[in-house]
Amino acid sequence: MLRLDSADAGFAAAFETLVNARREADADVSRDVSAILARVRAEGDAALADYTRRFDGHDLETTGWSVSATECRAALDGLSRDLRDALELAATRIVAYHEKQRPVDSDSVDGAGVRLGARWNAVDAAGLYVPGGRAAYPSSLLMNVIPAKVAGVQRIAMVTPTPGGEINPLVLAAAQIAGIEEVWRVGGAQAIAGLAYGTQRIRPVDVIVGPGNAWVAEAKRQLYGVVGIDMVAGPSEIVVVADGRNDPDWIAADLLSQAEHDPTSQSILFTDDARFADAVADAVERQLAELSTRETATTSWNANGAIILVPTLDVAMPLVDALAPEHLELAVDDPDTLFAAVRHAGSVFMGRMTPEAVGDYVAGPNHVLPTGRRARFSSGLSVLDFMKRTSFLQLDNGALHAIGPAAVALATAEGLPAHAASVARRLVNHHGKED
Ligand code: HSO
Ligand code: ZN
Repeated sequence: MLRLDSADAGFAAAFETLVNARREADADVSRDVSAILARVRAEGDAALADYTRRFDGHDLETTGWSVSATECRAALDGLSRDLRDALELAATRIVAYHEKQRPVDSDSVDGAGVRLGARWNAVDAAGLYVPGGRAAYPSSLLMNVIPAKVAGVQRIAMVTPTPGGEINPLVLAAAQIAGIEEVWRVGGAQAIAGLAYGTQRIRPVDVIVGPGNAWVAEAKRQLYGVVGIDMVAGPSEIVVVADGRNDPDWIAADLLSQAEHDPTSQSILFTDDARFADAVADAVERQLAELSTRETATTSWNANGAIILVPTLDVAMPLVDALAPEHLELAVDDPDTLFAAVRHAGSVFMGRMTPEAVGDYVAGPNHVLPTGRRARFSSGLSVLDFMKRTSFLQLDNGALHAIGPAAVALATAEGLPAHAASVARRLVNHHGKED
């Protein structure tokens, strides 16, 4: 863990190094991935079956290509009451939050008499990648599917690797709650290719979302343009801005909640109280010893964690903006004052009773958020990621006469006479004479 004091001479340089540190390992898988994509495109299901045999160790003809509705229902029925209630509460709250994101169409007539507007439509089909193994989170499934459902996407196709044919029942239960009716037992870059190009069995989709390993991320990157994608997600991050009037154990737990995601995750505390900084550092060490995820969390905290002392908390805010963190906690009595200074953050958790983890699960906003400083230019997953806008315009004779001549002038200047004529031919009265 890095300790910095903004009053120190070398602070600016040390902070810049922290901001620019690259935590994402770029495994160079681009050539392997393009070979996989090309083969799935050419051979379809045969390629999927072959890769699944090689990488996931099962034969799709034996295990079945897809998971049946009965299996999904059974997974949900098999959950404890508490867990089912928790998933249902999460789903209800995520739906309610995302319903407010539905965009409004526009349709109006401007001063020149031109009718102008825009109409939003959902994509026809979305593909959802759900990783296998430890990172298969039912909460992430809900966060990815619900915006698509709220957008009005008619078909959602989920793909997930099932090594040895096994599939996480919690994920299936979440899929059932989210109303997913199509679940394919394929994973990796080959699954992304199957969704984008379509195969004999899998119909192509228009947008692909969901987290995955380096191969999945690279496949999405390469197929962007064939389909839409959500974003390329990196390791999780949290920045906490806290005064000395917090319980150090609470703040330590908040820092560790993201450190336990991945050895490359990052947790950073800004505080204006040196004694509190020490207390949090001690609390982190104590809590690490107790965590079942301590191996991951310790690596993350030791390699990427930081505690930064500032004279007052408002001094921290431009530094926070430079980090453009995925998650930002403002653990103070009056978070709004600090929040007013925030321009770049994926999601902000305001006040002492709003731990980031409550947002990971049940609060409502999406937990798929920009990482690696991408909050400078992008936002969390939303209903809009599954929709697109069609603009429309309508002119009458008067409106075309009002603005058409300028179009003729520009078309002529661009050396495009057919464009000019297409407008100019209409700039005549109804008897075919120039006005
Ligand atoms: N914090 C993660 C999401 C997550 N946490 C899923 C728990 N489960 C994304 O930033
Ligand atoms: Zn989390």
